[in-house]
Amino acid sequence: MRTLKSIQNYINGQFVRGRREFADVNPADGSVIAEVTEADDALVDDAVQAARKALRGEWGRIGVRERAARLHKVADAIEARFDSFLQAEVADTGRPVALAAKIDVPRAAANFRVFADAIKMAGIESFQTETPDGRGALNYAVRKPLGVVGIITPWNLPLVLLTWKVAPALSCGNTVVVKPSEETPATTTLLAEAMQDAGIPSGVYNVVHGFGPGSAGESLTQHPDVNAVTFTGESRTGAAIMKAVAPSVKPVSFELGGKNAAIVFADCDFEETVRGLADAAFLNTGQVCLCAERIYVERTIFERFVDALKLKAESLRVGWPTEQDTNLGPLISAQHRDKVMGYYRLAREEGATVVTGGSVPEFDDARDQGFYIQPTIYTGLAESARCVKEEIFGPVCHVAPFDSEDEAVAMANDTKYGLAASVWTANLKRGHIIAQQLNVGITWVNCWFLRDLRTPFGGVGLSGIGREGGIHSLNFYSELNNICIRL
Ligand code: NAD
Ligand code: 6OH
Repeated sequence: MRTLKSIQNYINGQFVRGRREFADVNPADGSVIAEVTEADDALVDDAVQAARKALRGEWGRIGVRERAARLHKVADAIEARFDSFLQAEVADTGRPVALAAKIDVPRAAANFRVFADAIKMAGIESFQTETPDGRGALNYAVRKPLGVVGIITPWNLPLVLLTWKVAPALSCGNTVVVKPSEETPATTTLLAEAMQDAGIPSGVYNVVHGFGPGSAGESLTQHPDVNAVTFTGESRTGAAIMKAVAPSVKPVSFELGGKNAAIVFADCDFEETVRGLADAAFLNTGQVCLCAERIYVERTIFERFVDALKLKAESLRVGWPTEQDTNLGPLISAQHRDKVMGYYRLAREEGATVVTGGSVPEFDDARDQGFYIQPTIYTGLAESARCVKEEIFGPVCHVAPFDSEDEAVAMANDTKYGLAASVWTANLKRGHIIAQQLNVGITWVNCWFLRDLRTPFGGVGLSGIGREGGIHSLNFYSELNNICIRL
């Protein structure tokens, strides 16, 4: 009999078993790959207390240079364990191995390097203040850690989004308790081993496993000794977390859902745009918060564009995540596939024309027990249709024509979300003008998901609160104390 791998909590430098276990499932074939041990309230409390204690230990005493050096060592340790991270991420999420090797593991290391360097370069604000008596004053601010930061992450890019928050939080001198998604616990736990290799003191990085409501997620966000909560996930989970933190008035940073638009002008580089938007619609089986689920195309090229995107969608290889030439893996879970299939049915009821896809592929092998779904393109929906308004989070987009710039901008902005958008045109002046009119946190012109980690990242409306990235992350993860000296 094969013994299942066990994924444990990581508290105060020790791997700790909880009382209950739940299954970690491989979405490619539905097999159980590990048993995960759930943290109850007492274990979450142990993790928070370990993190509090670590603030006063070696971590609290070492200076910025040494902290940054150790974060570079975390990046080294991730690179040294590249294959373990890669295999764990692919098994947990079902994302294609080539994608994870290109994006996820390198980006995890990059997150540590960028914030290690950023904290060394971060200056301190100061002002010479004039006073009526002529003596003046000097104001300057010092950066201090917030304390214990609670980090709650989703399943869609587990390692990228984890390290995107852990790295800046640690660079600012905080300690953290992380609750990864119950669907994807493996790489968060592996990161504990990288932390040990890098000499990060016990209690600085803690991991508690479990679910949201009534489990480790809620327990962590409600804990009175957690000083701030940073969360990536669904908008309505953000609302629940906001309620949980309200009584103790904790700072929050929320990176939430999206219903992102792309605007394609007739003068675009056609091939580059089709390639770019096939990625924007289907990458990671559409499970990227930045994916374009609404594509608006200038009417003169609408049919040509739809035909070309259809060809591209139909050429994508839906296959085993572990095979190098796979383009699309499965969705994350049976439950998520039910949700996406619900929208595929709803689109038909709402009057959509199915350009391609719309159902579940058949393989006649173990993948039929996995959670695959076809890449899908719709046209013909009213702008008020639920499938045009609600985040589906699958490999699906709706393509609609437009006649004028104003109409395109109005349709793109007609949403409660506001995470990202893209504009495709050879006319860069128009690109700038349109981009500035879009009510989103991030607009790409002639590209998508091209990331510079120093830039502000976050959303408007239901898409989030605050910005992370570069100095914005450092400002969220630190408490500024302004000091005014009478001269
Ligand atoms: P989710 O909100 O269901 O879960 C995210 C995390 O929150 C999980 O760890 C979950 O266990 C936890 N959680 C759930 N309820 C909780 C509660 N009441 N209290 C505390 N914790 C709780 O999100 P998901 O399904 O894992 O991820 C997909 C969603 O994330 C999509 O909406 C996507 O757009 C969004 N997302 C946004 C960004 C961004 O940067 N804006 C990035 C990635 C994903
Ligand atoms: C959402 O699924 C993707 C978010 C990406 C980032 O936060 C990032 O930093 O690239």
